[in-house]
Formats: sequence, structure tokens, C-alpha cells
Amino acid sequence: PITACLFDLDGVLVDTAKYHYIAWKRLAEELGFEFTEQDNERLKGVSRMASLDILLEIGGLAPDEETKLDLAAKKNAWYVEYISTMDASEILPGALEFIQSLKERGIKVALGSASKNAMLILNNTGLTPYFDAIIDGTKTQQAKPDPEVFTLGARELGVPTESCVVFEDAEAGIEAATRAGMRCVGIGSPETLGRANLVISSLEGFTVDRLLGLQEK
Ligand code: G16
Ligand code: MG
Repeated sequence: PITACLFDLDGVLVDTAKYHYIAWKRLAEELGFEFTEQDNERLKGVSRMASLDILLEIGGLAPDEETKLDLAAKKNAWYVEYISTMDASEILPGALEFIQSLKERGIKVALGSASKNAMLILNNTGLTPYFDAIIDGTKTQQAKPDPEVFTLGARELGVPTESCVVFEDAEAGIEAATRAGMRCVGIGSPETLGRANLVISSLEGFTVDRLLGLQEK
């Protein structure tokens, strides 16, 4: 039976991709090159340092490790400044309603995010009290598509992996869920998320009964 749901943060519960984008764009401009919204698609679900590597590749730059750490810290300081004013109005449509309905039906809820800033975002949007377990980038060694973030979530919930369903907007996250032995709901377009068990455009109108329908799959 399905007894737990694990949620990715950026792109599933909130749209922080736009803040990541303006911070990376600011860094690229300071380094002297353009960074487009299309380029930003490549950073979704990817860890901070891996994102920086992609950005530097786009700019044709290869600085040493120390400089890279400075650049990542600079981007993060801007990003933290942008997300510090977030509030509950930035929770994506349907997300809070769906989480509340899970709680009412006794289904456990966990976070499985790559972000090291997840706690700040959950606190600012008022989402923290809904989670039975929170696994973020400060608790993991391996980035998605490694399944670590989700297997740790299941362990902290005390639920077997086969009873978990993951909600993800990134291909790497869907692969991570599959490798963890979990079912997965993709949020976005079927073209990129085709490997999920079910793809929906958003959590708006999504119900616990539809979730439980995945048990037959
Ligand atoms: C999020 C974003 C990524 C970001 C990563 C690390 O992941 O999708 O773009 O690079 O977190 O974030 P930070 O720099 O805050 O540690 P997720 O897993 O919530 O989609
Ligand atoms: Mg995501």
C-alpha cells in the first residue's frame, strides 16, 4: 500500500527556479557572458556546484577550485537575499491543499530536495509543520539521480521504499525515485518526464484517490 509521499521542493511545491535564475544570470553578467532562461533549464534539480560547472561551461571559463567556491558563495548570497522575502503566496497552486488532504488520510509527508536552503524556504512559506521528515542538500552526500535523498526520507519516516510515491519536476529526480524503488509522479510535461508512472501538469486538483490509484500500476 502507499503510505508516504516524498516531495521535491523547487518546481513542485514552490517556484524557486526564477530566483536561482536571476542569481545565476547576475553572476554570468559579472563574468562577462549571457545566461538565458533556456540555459537555466539545465540547472533544474542539479546541485549548486554542478550548476556552477554548467554555467562556467556556457561561458567558456575554467577557474580553479578556490575561485569556484567563491563564485558559488556569491551566487548563493544573492539567492538567499531573493528568497528571504518569500511567503505562503508563493506556494504552487494545489500543493498545500494536496498535502493537507494527505495528512487527513494518515499518509506521511517528507521533503526530498537538493537544496541547502530548503529550511529557509519551508519556514518562509509556512510549510515546515506539514513534514514528518525533511531531507535536503545539507543531509545528503550524493546528488540526484542518486537515490540517496529519497531512501533517507523513507528511512526517516520508517516506511518501506515500495510504499513511497515521489513527486518530481526534474528528470534526474525521476531517475532517483526509480532507483530508490519508488513510484513517481512527474509534474510538468510528458516529453521530459515520460519515465514517471504518471505525469500531471500541476498539483492543482490532484487527489488522494488518484494517488492511491497508482497502487494498481
Ligand atoms: C533545487 C533546484 C536546483 C538547485 C538545487 C540546489 O533542487 O532545483 O536548481 O541548484 O536545489 O540549491 P541550493 O543552491 O539552494 O543548495 P530541488 O531538488 O528542490 O528541485
Ligand atoms: Mg525540482
